[in-house]
Amino acid sequence: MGPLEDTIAAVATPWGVGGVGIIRLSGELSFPIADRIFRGKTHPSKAQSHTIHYGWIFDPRTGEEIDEVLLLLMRGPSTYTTEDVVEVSAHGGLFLIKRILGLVTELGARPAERGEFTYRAFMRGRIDLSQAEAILDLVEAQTLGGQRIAAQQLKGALSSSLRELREGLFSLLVEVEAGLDFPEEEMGDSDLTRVLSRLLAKVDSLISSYQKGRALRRGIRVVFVGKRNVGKSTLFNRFLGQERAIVTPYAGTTRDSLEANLEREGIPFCLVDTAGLGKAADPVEREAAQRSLAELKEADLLLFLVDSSQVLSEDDCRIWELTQGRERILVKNKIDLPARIDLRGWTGEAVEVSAQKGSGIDELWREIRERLFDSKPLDGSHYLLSDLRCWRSLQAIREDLIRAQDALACGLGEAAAVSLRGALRGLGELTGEKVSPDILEGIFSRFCVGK
Ligand SMILES: Nc1nc2c(ncn2[C@@H]2O[C@H](COP(=O)(O)OP(=O)(O)OP(=O)(O)O)[C@@H](O)[C@H]2O)c(=O)[nH]1
Ligand SMILES: [Mg+2]
Repeated sequence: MGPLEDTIAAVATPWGVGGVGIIRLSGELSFPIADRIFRGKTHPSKAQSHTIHYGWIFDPRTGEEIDEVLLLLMRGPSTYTTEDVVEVSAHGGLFLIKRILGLVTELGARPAERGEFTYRAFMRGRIDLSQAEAILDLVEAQTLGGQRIAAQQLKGALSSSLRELREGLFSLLVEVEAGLDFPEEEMGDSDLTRVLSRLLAKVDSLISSYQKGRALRRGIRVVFVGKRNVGKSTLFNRFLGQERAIVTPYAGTTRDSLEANLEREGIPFCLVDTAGLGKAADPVEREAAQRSLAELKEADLLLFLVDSSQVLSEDDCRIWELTQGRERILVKNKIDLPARIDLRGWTGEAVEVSAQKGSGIDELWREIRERLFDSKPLDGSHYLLSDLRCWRSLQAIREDLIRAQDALACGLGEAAAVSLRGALRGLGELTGEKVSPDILEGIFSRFCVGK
């Protein structure tokens, strides 16, 4: 990014023809430049802040009137960047917009880089890094769920959680260091350990929200697995409400994995139907099984189907073993037929459905939601950590805290202090207080010009 002292300008609406086109200026020269190119009832620099003015943009060299506009005048610090901001709402023609942008740059503004307006809001301390990222998430949100998390994060839900964590860590560090200097006044080691475990629990809950946050943004990958002919494709079609996958009474119908996107209650899902697993009789079946196994690894959640009208087979048991330790829901299909299945010692509840008749589907959806979101509704009253960068930093902080815990347990106050300082540094990176330029570069280059 260029120097913060520059006045920057950019087209804030998409390049092309639109209802309006907005040119945004931020920095010291915003008002002086507006004075030179705007002709209306009021002189911009004499106008009150946060007001809108009707008039014309003209070329100051020739006096030629270029476009009829509305001018939005906002003086810092109550602006997006905290600097003086002027926005020109012009008629949305591409040529016109370019010409006005050309004028303001000739008068001393510099074309803004990607995300530079938001970068200034960050550099000037109006928002922290997690809020800057939330703005990006809001703009990119594809679903209600994703948009709600981003809005929470922008309002500062994550920032305040991180701030609490920081304060907790800081006072703990003070205690530990005081213990080093004045061993007799030390807060009991057990007290320190208790405080530390509480902080660790906080970090853990932030980390565990990452998976959910990511899922909400990118879609939760739900993979249908099971041996051949248990009704995976029928259930897949039932979820989608359309005959997407081929269903036949013959075992081995599905060969390729099939993907379909579906949004439910604001949560995006990517459903994946796979070929049935079992002994492969030919190269096609072998390849099909390979693909199913690959899909299994990528899943956020597995729906493991068995046919309740059949006794369990070796294949069922093999898949049961194979999916051990994975997030999975056991689905007993074909309950419209006489039951012959005996789940033996298989632990956990099974959801009973008839994919063909459509019974049990709502219960299955409820189970999916409970499994993924601990049955908490996504009403925006809590936020989720959705960024990989945050997640990595939190992992590092967690390791520091565990090291501090071990050190305290061994009575090594000095070592504990070192680890706590490490954790505090990590938190600083997370909120952007101490962050390397290339990380900043990486974040803001994902924005568009004018944002
Ligand atoms: N009675 C009954 N039949 C079902 C049910 N679900 C599926 N079927 C039937 O079972 C057969 C196999 O269904 P599919 O959906 O193709 O099974 P699949 O698991 O995708 O099979 P592969 O693609 O071969 O692995 C078809 O004849 C379906 O009509 C059900 O709930 N009840
Ligand atoms: Mg199938």
